[in-house]
Amino acid sequence: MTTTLIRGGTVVSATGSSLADVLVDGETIRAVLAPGSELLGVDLARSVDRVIDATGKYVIPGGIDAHTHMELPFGGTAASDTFETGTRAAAWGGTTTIIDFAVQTYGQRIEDGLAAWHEKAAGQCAIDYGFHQIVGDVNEASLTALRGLADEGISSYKLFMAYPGVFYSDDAQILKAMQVAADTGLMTMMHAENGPAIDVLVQQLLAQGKSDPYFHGVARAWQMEEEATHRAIMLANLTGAPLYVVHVSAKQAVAQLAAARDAGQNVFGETCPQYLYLSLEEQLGARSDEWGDFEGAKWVCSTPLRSKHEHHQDELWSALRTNDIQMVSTDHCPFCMKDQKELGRGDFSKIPNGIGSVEHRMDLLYQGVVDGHISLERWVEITATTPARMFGLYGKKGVIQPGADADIVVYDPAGHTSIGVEQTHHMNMDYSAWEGFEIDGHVDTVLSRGRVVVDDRQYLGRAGDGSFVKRGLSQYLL
Ligand code: DUC
Ligand code: ZN
Ligand code: ZN
Ligand code: ZN
Repeated sequence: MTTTLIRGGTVVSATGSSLADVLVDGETIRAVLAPGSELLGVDLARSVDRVIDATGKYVIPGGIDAHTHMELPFGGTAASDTFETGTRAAAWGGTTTIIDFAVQTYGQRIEDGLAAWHEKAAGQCAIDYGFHQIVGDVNEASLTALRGLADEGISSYKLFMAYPGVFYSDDAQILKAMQVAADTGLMTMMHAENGPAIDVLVQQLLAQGKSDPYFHGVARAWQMEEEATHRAIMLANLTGAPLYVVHVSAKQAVAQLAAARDAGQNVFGETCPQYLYLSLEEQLGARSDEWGDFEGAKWVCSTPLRSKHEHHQDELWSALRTNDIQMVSTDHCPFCMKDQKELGRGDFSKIPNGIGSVEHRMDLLYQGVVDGHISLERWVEITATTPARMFGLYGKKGVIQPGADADIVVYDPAGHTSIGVEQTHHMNMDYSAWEGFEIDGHVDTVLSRGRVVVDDRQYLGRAGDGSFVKRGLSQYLL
């Protein structure tokens, strides 16, 4: 078993930061020690196999991205990152655990959908991974399967109020699933957009010849998100089920969550880097020689980018500070422009929805520290610690403490990261949604269960290093 000492860094947790050395024994953190500690009178640095000098750097728990879609079938194609390429890109960016979504499609058994996801991921991943279960067909058999899900290490499931004909659940189905969740302790994750109403707007816009990517965001108006968020909150309230709303982008949806939390309801919200940094206007204005007006397809995702004139971004940063929003995941769902996004030329509704960000979440949120939006400790909390607590990984993941998995990132605040396809780009995409973003920090070294998988701009891991992690119930159950 390799022993490693990470020496001289500032260990950052959700609750504070201090100069400390971290001793790793095999796959596990053995001790967090005062700097320069000795063991039985011997300088620790001389008795370990490997020393990582973290002087002047932050030592943080590896990121947990609780919302990814590797290989997701969507819009007649599939998300372009495999578990192999997507988890490798995650590791490059300091994320050491993903929770991906196993999919039950309409007419399929949950057990079969889940088995298919295990097959896709097994032996492929660079880092540890877990699954949530998308329930695309709420029926009696699905409700029975839901009751057994936690025993499989899958303590959360997701419903869609959007996408009629694909993944959609109506209110009756949501109510029944939430009743099971209230009973079993499963966390209900909700894609909260009013799909049937959106689909009417989509058809009306297309009939008016409004087919450019920008109209995707027009059809998916904030009212569609606010209404669905409110409805989900009310159904959760009625059933007593805890609720986690994914990819919150509209400030009005934030207000719904905040009001419910103020009233004592057990509801949570996640946002994503794209909603903190990118706007509908930038999407509208995007043009390139290669893609012309269709350039905006690069940022077609659901929920959509919001108008900067409505100040959603400010409200989201503020909600991250006040804990009205608890964490940041990516909703990583990458598609190439060529042959994938391109399917929607002339009809925005046929553009596969999604943005690839799994590689950049830690950096983009660190920039939020540099820019004064959040504290250093809050950065760790919203990218690692809360995701671990929310989804039953805490103790093993999301914290640097004795007994935890040695998933550790050495982050250099004096470093720099230029994001772009010619530079830092390991996702399997032919463009970057983050082209030109400059980060005042750098992921230097990444340990995944004690193995150094990224160091000094080199990838040292292998497909299959990562294992499936069975998750416990959320720590946020009442
Ligand atoms: N939103 C996306 O952008 N992509 C996949 C599914 C979703 O809800
Ligand atoms: Zn979604
Ligand atoms: Zn998603
Ligand atoms: Zn560096």
